[in-house]
Amino acid sequence: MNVHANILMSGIAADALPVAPGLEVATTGGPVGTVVRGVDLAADVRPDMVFSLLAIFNHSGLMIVPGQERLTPDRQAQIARWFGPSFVRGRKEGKRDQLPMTENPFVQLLSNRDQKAAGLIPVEDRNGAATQPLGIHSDVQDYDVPPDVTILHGAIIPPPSAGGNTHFGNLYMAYDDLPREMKQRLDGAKWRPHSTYRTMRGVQQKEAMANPEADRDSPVLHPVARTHPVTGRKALWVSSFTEEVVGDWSREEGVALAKQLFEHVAQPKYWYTHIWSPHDVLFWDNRCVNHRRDSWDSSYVREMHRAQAGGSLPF
Ligand SMILES: O=C(O)CCC(=O)C(=O)O
Ligand SMILES: [Fe+2]
Repeated sequence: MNVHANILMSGIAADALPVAPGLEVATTGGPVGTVVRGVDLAADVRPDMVFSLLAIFNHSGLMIVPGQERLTPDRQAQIARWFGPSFVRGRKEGKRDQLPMTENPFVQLLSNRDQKAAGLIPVEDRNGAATQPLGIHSDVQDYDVPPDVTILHGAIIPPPSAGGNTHFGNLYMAYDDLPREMKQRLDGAKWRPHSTYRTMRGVQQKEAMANPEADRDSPVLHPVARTHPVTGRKALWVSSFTEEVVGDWSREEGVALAKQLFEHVAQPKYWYTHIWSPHDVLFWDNRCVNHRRDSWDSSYVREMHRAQAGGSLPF
């Protein structure tokens, strides 16, 4: 028996998974994340390696693949579809939640560099808050079916002293730690996210800034305890998107409960901090981890390419 088995976030040992020859798998040592080496994502990846990457991803919350200098937005969009159909914002309410994209229509550009100067598609609704911190969230929780995976490629990364770290929180652990009475109270409970407008206002999207409808209630309801469809583990799936927990209680109580659960998932013991190196590619599982990003010194360019895919109704 291998007593040094790498235990992934779901609780499974890495060597219990089908790890293809050539791949090296190691956990981050923190509560979230597995580092995978030995694959060039820009190349034609062997089917047994793709199968391994999907298995590792599904058990890791966060899969980190360093050293992907050759990855283009077009190839990133292709890789995203290993996980299911491409996911893009902009389908809602007159396409008012569109965000800046790279030259590939399925790969978003998160950058504080002038997009015209960079030869990229200029977008009027430029994210003015680019260098500001992003609070604790799981992606696109304003939609009823969010993407399962977000793939972020660090194309241009400031020195670590300039900030811009991204942090990942383990929501299985957060759920498991709840007292039994709280788990019972939350059994079957739902939560209401901020509306899409309000979410877009949070990233200072121009159209949303000007629209008073941003404050309207969202019709979406999500499970508080979300069961991961591959691992069967329950995640305490609340974040800064969570406006109120809906149940057999008043709105005030639902808002207070949301705050209490948010404070629970925010505890540092659940978090891993990723300090980026250029061309790290991170795959995170929106079904079982939260993330947040630090601000960075705006005199440095930080440019990320972001693809999202998959999506199944949370249960
Ligand atoms: O800029 C980052 O590191 C992460 C931003 C983020 O929240 C995302 O891409 O979903
Ligand atoms: Fe995000």
